[in-house]
Amino acid sequence: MTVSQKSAAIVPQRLTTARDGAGFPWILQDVQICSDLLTIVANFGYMVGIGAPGSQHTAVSSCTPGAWRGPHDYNACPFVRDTGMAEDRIFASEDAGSEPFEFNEAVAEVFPDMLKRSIPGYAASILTIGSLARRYVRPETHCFDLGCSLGAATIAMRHNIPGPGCRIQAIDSSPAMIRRCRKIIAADDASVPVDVIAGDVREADIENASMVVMNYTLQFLPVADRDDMITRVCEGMNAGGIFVLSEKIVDDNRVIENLLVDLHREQKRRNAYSDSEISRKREAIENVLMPESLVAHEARLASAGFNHISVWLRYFNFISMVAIK
Ligand code: GEK
Repeated sequence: MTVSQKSAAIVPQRLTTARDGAGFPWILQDVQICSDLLTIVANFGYMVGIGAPGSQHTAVSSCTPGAWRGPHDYNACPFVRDTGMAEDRIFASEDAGSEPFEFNEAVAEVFPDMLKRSIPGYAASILTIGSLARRYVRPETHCFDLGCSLGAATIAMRHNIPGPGCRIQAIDSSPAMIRRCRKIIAADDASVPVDVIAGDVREADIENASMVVMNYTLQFLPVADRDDMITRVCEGMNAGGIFVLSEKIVDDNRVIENLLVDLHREQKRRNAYSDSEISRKREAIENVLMPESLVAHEARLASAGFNHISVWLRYFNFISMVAIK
């Protein structure tokens, strides 16, 4: 049985409403049968915005209790396979992985699938960025999504900003990401204005900010540039504003580090990456993504001037932190 066969009849009308957020409650109701899906489903807001035709919804309603083993378990629940988004096969061929990883056309094309299958907790990070926007974004201020890729965090903020007069800057240095991001933002009909900017986050003009997000982006900057980057973020924020920093980290304890790397690898296998795909990607990304320890991140945030700093999410070696000025 394919998902779309089962529920094609229920879905079409819901699809259009989901794009303006009105479909959300309906999706959530259906998904209560399968509570682990909630974080993923929250992500549908932006997946639908991306323009994948409504099969996400059909898949949700076909996921039965017990078939789903956790938010990462994309195989047990068919919806990811049936979303219309391209599957990440970047490292499937034998000659892949010899060049350093780049955010090029091929990666941008399969990016939603890549993130979902590779970053534990990614959907929870997007969902919570929306919740934080609702609590922290103040009228007449700016929000920044630094390293926005396809704009998932931007859309999460955009649909939750409570006050008038706000503006979001979504910045990314990859032309392939920015091109797609512009289309996605144009297709999303929330009213907060968004400037999608092709550029380097190190040159972002951050000012009057009540919310700044770096969702798995700082890790791609040279380590030597990170202190300045975070100091500039803090300087550009208003008192009481919130910074969300999500990163892959390396654990200071070697034994724990090995365990977490191994658990992540197992999860990627469960998410249908082969051992060779996993190894090739690790090689390609080795000197491109440079993880630091949690202690290093905490120290940097504190010395930049943030007052309240905490990890709110950890899933293996992937963390998301909040820092309030
Ligand atoms: C999400 N935040 O979906 N300046 C601008 N962009 C950069 C730079 C830079 N110096 N370096 C890297 N990038 C997104 C996911 S992905 C995370 C972010 C990942 C951009 C790069 O082009 C890519 O789009 C993004 O940072 C990182 O919530 O792929 O693991």
